[in-house]
Amino acid sequence: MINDFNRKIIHVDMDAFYASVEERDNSKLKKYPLIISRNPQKTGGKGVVATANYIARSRGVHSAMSADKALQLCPDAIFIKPNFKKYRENSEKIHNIFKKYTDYIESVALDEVYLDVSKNKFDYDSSVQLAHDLQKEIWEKVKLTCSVGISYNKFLAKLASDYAKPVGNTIILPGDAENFLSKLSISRFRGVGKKTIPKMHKLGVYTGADLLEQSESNLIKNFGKLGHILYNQVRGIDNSPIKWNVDRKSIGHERTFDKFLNGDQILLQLKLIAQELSDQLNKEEKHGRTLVIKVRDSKFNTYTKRFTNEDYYKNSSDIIFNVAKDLFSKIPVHSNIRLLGITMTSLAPLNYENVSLDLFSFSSHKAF
Ligand code: TTP
Ligand code: MG
Repeated sequence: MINDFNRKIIHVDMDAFYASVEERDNSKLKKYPLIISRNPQKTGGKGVVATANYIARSRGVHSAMSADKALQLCPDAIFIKPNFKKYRENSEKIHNIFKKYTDYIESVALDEVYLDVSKNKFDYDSSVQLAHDLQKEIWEKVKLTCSVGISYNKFLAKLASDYAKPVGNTIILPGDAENFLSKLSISRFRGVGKKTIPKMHKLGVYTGADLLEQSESNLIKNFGKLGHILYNQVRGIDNSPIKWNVDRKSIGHERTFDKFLNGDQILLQLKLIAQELSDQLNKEEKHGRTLVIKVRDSKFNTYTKRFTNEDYYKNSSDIIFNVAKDLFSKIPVHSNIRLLGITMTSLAPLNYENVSLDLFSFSSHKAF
């Protein structure tokens, strides 16, 4: 595969996002370990950590850990319940700053985007300078810090933004990519998850350098399509584009029926539609906060009912079905139904999993 060195991609990732928003709004919190989660002492031990400030992290607390465990590690921590509305509003403000620089924006989480700045609205030649000015503007306008990674593809840009967190500005130049990747643990390669790691270890592959020694045919034999992708990734090749124009506003499914539905038939169909919708959301790697149902009766009266949740719904057909059933009960007709539909809106990309830091020396250049 040909490596495309012509693009300039920036990955921006806010530093300890939810925790930083809370610290900004109440500076007293900065002195303490801060954990964004409901307090397990008030929930009978339930809950997981959304994120934690750097003080709490230095004591071993991390995202997705049980709140109970976090309390054990940090008995003096302050727990704050996540305020998703506030984080979304901050995310929007930051996005408005990105839009001043380029329209080629792919958001992957509330606090994380890829920008293609090969061409940009201010005609910057240096993407390092652009990224620096962007960081400065976010700080000045929103009082939050972020880390940026700059390279010629998405995979490398993301690794770069993680490299010098917090407030990092790291570039991986074409000539440095292979050396950078050689030193990475195999778990840092995209697509290598819990199931693949032990298989890699069996082949003697622990690092990028080990991966580089594998033939493409051997990787394909063991990992199928992923093998082909990894063969390229470790050579710094990832030509996947910035998905800037695929931001659909909603995803929905509806069905019309020749024979009008009554009673349990309605619930059965809602269940099937909920399944289709959850499959589609998973396929497009999206989740949403607003669920809308549409119902048409035999007399062609059409009703819609919606509910917006504080947080994103989990992509589970059971959850979607239960909300849809609830909304259906609030609609005035319950018999002789000719059309049913369920739509999810207020969409956002599903979050990427967290990645761990690997430290090694690496030089950065201003010329890129
Ligand atoms: P991350 O960017 O993974 O984490 P972070 O911004 O808190 O810290 P870092 O400085 O390492 O980038 O995720 C962004 C936000 O998403 C985070 O503040 C909270 C939320 N989140 C969860 O709710 N659950 C999770 O498992 C993860 C990883 C993140
Ligand atoms: Mg972040």
